[in-house]
Amino acid sequence: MKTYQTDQIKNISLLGNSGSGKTTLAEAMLFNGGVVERRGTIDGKNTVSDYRPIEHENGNSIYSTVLYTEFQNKKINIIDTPGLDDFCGGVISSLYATDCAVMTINVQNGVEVGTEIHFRHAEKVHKPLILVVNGLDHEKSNFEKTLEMLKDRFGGNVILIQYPVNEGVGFNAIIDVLKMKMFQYSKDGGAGKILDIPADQKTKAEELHAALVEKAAEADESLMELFFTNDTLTEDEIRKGIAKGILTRGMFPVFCVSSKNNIGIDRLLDFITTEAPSFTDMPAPVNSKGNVVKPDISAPASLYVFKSSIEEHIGEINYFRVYSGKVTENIDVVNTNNSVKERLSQLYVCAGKNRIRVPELFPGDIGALVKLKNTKTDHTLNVPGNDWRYKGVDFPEPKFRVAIKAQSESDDEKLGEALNKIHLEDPTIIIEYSKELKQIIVHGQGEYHLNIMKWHLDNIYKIPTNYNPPRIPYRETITKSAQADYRHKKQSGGAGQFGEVHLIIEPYTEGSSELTMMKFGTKEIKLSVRAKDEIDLDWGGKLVYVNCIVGGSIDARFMPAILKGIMEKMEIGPLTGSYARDIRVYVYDGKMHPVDSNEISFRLAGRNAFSQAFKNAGPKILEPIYDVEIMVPSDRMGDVISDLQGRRGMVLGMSSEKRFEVIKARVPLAEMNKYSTALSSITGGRAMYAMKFLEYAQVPGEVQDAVIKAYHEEEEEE
Ligand SMILES: Nc1nc2c(ncn2[C@@H]2O[C@H](COP(=O)(O)OP(=O)(O)OP(=O)(O)O)[C@@H](O)[C@H]2O)c(=O)[nH]1
Ligand SMILES: [Mg+2]
Repeated sequence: MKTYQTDQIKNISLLGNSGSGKTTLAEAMLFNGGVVERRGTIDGKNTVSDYRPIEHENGNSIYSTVLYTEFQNKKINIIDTPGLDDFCGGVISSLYATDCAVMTINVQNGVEVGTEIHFRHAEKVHKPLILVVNGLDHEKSNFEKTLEMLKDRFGGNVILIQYPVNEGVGFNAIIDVLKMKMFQYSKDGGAGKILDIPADQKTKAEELHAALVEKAAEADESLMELFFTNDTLTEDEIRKGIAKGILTRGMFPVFCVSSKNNIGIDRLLDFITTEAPSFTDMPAPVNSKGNVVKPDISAPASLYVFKSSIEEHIGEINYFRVYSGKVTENIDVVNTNNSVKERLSQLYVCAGKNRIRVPELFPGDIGALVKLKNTKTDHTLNVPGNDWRYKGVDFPEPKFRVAIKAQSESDDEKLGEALNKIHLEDPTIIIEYSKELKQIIVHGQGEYHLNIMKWHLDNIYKIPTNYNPPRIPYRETITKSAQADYRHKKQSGGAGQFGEVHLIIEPYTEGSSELTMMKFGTKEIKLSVRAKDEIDLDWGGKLVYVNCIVGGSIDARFMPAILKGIMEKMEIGPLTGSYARDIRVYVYDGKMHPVDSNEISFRLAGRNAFSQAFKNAGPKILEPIYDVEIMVPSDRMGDVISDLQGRRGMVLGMSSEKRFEVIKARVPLAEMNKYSTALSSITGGRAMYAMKFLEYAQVPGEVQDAVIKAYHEEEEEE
């Protein structure tokens, strides 16, 4: 393969709703560039992009795929992404590796949920966007409606470059209002014949051309001046304006294609190679030292890994983009995330699972590496001496969780290894080995996401597993103060044990001051603080341990043992065995025995005194509360809110954003099980949501009773 210089490379992400034709478009792009000799189809299960078994089984893209094509002496790197929102990880990471998003819209349906979602992903990272209306050969093609929806949803920056002459079955011609020519295609598509615009289309074409010229002029002040002076712009000036408009997201140009019949693809590729932004047009990456890394070929090589995958017979593959320097085979680099030295022994460019060995790659280009020791998604590789990293991919928070268990215990180790590989390939699947819940929790983007993961475990890794509802990480605390004395005494045979502890516990809140005196009935206890230890608990919250011993009733050397005993109980709260938090303990009195007192005695005395006091201190269960933000179409808002109320949710606010309503609520995690599935069924898949841990809060009385009952039932079973 030819070596492409930075200015000969374009990088695009294919975005769009599931079924809008991204994979079919990618196939046509590869075919037009001569990268494949035959065009595969989704039904034929032979596209370059959807090559994995699960993709053949489902007829959908599941992972992002790195591809390339060559057109007019330029190389276009293409990342085909999955349209289903459960697999958004592939979309988000692809946008980090490309300079422009090309979004397909199924002309039968117009703007769909996935169109909106992907638009937002591109918007969030300020990526330029080209719109491709696809499927114009379909009998239900409705271009006008699609265009109206695009303008309505994405605003006045949507601008036609083309329109179809004869959409529907038999579709074969497009009017291009930039070139002011008609492109007409034979049955096999490919290279269109360039013809003059027929007389009956002239007026419409001229009107749209004028609109395009005006929009191009708007993109640049000097063009605007030329436009006012000359009343029009030359083709070169229009192109300059369009390129600038695209770059600043002031323009979302619209193209018309039938990917299935390979119509309009040649012109789209032509436009991408000339007008779409390239690596050097976009802001240069800033490294972790705050320095701009210029795409300079004489600078030391620096690359960023945006995707890792595991391929049959090969193992791990890392896909990267060159940020700076010339990357050549056999150079030594350092992974600056973990300081591991790596050798770039084999350099590839990829089209799906086909890899082509190349000797060198220039800044902006995308390549792949095999046989690295310890490198994965989000890592930076630098020539030794440069120790910076790049800002990582901002993957979304997980939304769906299940507890997973191998059906056979003998598979436990294998399952662990498989889950690590699954996470490597898809960082939006997060594996948590919860010591607290005694479960392996898998976090993902939705029920379908985790069902696909199970398919992999069953069919690829051959590990039968069960999914169970995950336990909730409850906490326990107290709501009032209580006092307890405990004497631990053992004097039968051998060395004796003796320790007596008197303590008071009270709820702790940040910033509250210590007690100086406590009254229990007629008893009045004076407290003078001698020492205090504020412990940040690993599971959140605090334990404040206050030494108020006077007159040496307990030796200072026994105080750590008492704390140890208390901590044992903090780890297994008395109500449900959950961690306890936010408690202040005052040890103010006790007794020792001159011979029998030792650490064990005080540990046990401390533990039991604390446990007794805890039970009398109005113990309460706390549950995790999540901040939930839901974007819902206005017509479904009422249903979504009443569903939230049924989940003990509290709506905190509502606001409108274009055609969506944004609901902010706080909802207990215990009520969010399978929420993504429920929300999808209420809204026909038209809503999006994100959730984030907010705080722990007391559960209502009836919920507390139910949780305690369930805990005891489970204890009995085990
Ligand atoms: N009639 C017609 N059908 C098309 C066209 N492009 C794609 N299709 C069909 O639409 C279906 C979906 O196409 P894909 O290419 O898999 O769509 P996708 O956007 O990659 O979908 P996901 O991978 O699920 O995101 C397939 O059956 C294609 O054959 C087209 O231009 N015309
Ligand atoms: Mg696809």
